[in-house]
Amino acid sequence: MPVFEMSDANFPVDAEGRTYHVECRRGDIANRVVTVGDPQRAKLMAKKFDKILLERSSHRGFLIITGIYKDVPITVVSIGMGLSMMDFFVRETRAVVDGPMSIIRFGSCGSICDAKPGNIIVCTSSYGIMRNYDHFTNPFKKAESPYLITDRVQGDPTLTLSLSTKLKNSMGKDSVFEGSNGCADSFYGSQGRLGSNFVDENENLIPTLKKKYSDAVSLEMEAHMLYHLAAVSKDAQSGEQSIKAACALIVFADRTGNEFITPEASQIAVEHCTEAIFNTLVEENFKGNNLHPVEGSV
Ligand code: R1P
Ligand code: URA
Repeated sequence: MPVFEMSDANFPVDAEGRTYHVECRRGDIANRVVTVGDPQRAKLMAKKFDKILLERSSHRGFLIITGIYKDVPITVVSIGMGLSMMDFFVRETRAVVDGPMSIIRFGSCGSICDAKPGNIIVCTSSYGIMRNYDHFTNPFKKAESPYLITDRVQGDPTLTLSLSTKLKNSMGKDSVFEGSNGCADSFYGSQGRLGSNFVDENENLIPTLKKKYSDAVSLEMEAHMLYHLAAVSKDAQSGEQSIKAACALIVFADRTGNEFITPEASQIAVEHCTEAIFNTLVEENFKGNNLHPVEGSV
């Protein structure tokens, strides 16, 4: 028996029009969205709202908080970790929002450049890093590379520039770095972390990334899916791209110096960045304030 009564196997929704995993329906999600991994980060950001319109946790671990900031509706969604969660989030929120969307990911990352824990990295582009599963288990595919590295996808240039400028104003120029982000299908093997329990063949992975992309700065697990889906998004009527995306990451792990951020420094970084991120979205000049909170959802 399904946990929830759903209709439409192609794109399941419940009787109230809520999507299967994120549990959002028309009116819940603003056109301006911030997505984070950690629900605590979402709650901390939401403290900057002048008013909260909606707070809802889904049975699959998504948390939606929609609020008003400077008279503009903004939604913060925490999605957990990984490419599939980003895919659920982008597709299910896109399905219930009318008009264009601007989405900023505010995540954490490992630094493979000079950025230190607590610094911010703005991802001008992102590429995917995927374990080449067959290489490890099919003797006939041993000659293939153990990791597949995709082409880069750009973030929206205008949104990215606006975000980066505001973050530099708030954090100081020297604390904000820019470059290409590697978005991996694992925190461990596909980010070049070494261990003895599995065959990973990843000792040369980080140098390989830096050789392929001279501006490689960070490693995380969702930005490439966001940039990819934004690039292939289309308005049903006009066929034009319907999502703009940008991404800022707090450095949690310094992969060169082997240092990890403290909880206090992480909280300070969130507090310093939130208004810059919200202000970036407020300045998006589409007429996309189509939030009509549904009776009972607020
Ligand atoms: C791994 O610890 C998680 O942290 C990063 C990675 O992308 C992955 O989701 O981002 P968030 O802090 O947004 O979750
Ligand atoms: N998130 C990641 O995916 N990797 C890191 O090293 C730190 C945060």
